[in-house]
Amino acid sequence: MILERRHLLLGIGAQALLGGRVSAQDVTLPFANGVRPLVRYPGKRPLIGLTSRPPQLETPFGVFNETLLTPNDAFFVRYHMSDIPLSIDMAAWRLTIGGHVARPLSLSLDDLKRQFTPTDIVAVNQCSGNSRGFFSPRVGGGQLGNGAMGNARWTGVPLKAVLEKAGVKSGGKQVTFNGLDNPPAPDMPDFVKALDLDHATDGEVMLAWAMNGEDLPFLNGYPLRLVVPGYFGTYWVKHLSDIAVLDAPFEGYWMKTAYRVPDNDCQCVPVGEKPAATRPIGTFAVRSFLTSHADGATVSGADATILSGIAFDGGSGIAKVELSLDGGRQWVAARLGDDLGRYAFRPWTLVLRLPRGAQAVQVRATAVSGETQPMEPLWNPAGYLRNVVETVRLRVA
Ligand SMILES: Nc1nc2c(c(=O)[nH]1)N[C@H]1C(S)=C(S)[C@@H](COP(=O)(O)O)O[C@H]1N2
Ligand SMILES: [Mo]
Repeated sequence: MILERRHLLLGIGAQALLGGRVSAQDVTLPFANGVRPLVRYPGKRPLIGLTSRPPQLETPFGVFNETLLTPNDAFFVRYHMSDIPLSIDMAAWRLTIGGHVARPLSLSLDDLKRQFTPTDIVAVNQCSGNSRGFFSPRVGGGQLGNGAMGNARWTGVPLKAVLEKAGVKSGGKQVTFNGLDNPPAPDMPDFVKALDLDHATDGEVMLAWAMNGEDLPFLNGYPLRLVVPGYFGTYWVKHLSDIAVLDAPFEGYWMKTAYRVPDNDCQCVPVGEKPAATRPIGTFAVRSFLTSHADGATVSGADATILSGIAFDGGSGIAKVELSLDGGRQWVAARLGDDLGRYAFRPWTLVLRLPRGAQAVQVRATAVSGETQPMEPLWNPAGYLRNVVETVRLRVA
């Protein structure tokens, strides 16, 4: 009995709010003021610490070269509110579905697992501000390197099935999602996100309780989170507890004011300018990374070098990945590897005999949609959507 109780009360404990355990090591991200502590939280290996209240952790980039699925203990962590849950009593926890529905529901985790048919999907979760630290000129917000992303297999049930059971009434427009974290002061807006009803019921948006075959790590949203394939992490509400159907667009701060992008094709503005109009951020821009070699690495010019990495986009899938050694004049196609689905990291490899000397290797992905990466970075005042062609400098000896 005692054991059972311990299993029901899962949490990270107060230590997490005290900043985790700071190890002696630092990490230096490659931009000004890029020194970060490596910190250790329950369920996590040492990760790059951005803030401690709330905990915000970035994945060390080398992890992306180890496995295609980002391990749970290395997956990044992002929160807005310092008042995050520290333990969750699963005997009491319920997911409620209310608002503009015929039959409001209150479901335990077992109800969710038993009353609906589980499904899974491999999908990238990426913070809108991933790579913000590279913006030039710099912009406000978390100064992140490239580690606020991860690729995982998510298991849960389609939100569509749960909303069908609740019976959305005619006139439903949007669906809101709230989790167990709260603002530190009552006059601050709670973190609530919304999706259009059509999107919420597309059959892909998921209520997920497992990540890579295990319960969600506490800091990644235990016991249940929203998974919105192809869309930025801001919509992937963690510690999900309340879903409501609205018959009008949601007007909350985290939709109406925050997480908005310039309302134009490039979602960008000239450096330093303000957008004339904005819209809520949506799907990922196509990106690719070389993961096999760190910037500044030395390789042998006597042998062929195996260059490899990952690419992903907002869900059309990756059509090709190409590399250039001459600043983008000529491109060589890489070989694409395992296809875990159009929302997943797509691995790529290219074996090249590199000319001796200093080489700048550039990598560019093109999505099935035709979208590709710009050679020069696009800019927006919030520092979202970075997807410039990345450059890794190698010394070929
Ligand atoms: N409850 C809750 N869910 C949340 C957030 C939050 O602050 N509170 N942040 C969102 C943002 S902006 C991101 S990028 C993702 C990050 O997911 P992760 O922490 O599991 O990596 O969580 C999203 N879900
Ligand atoms: Mo985010």
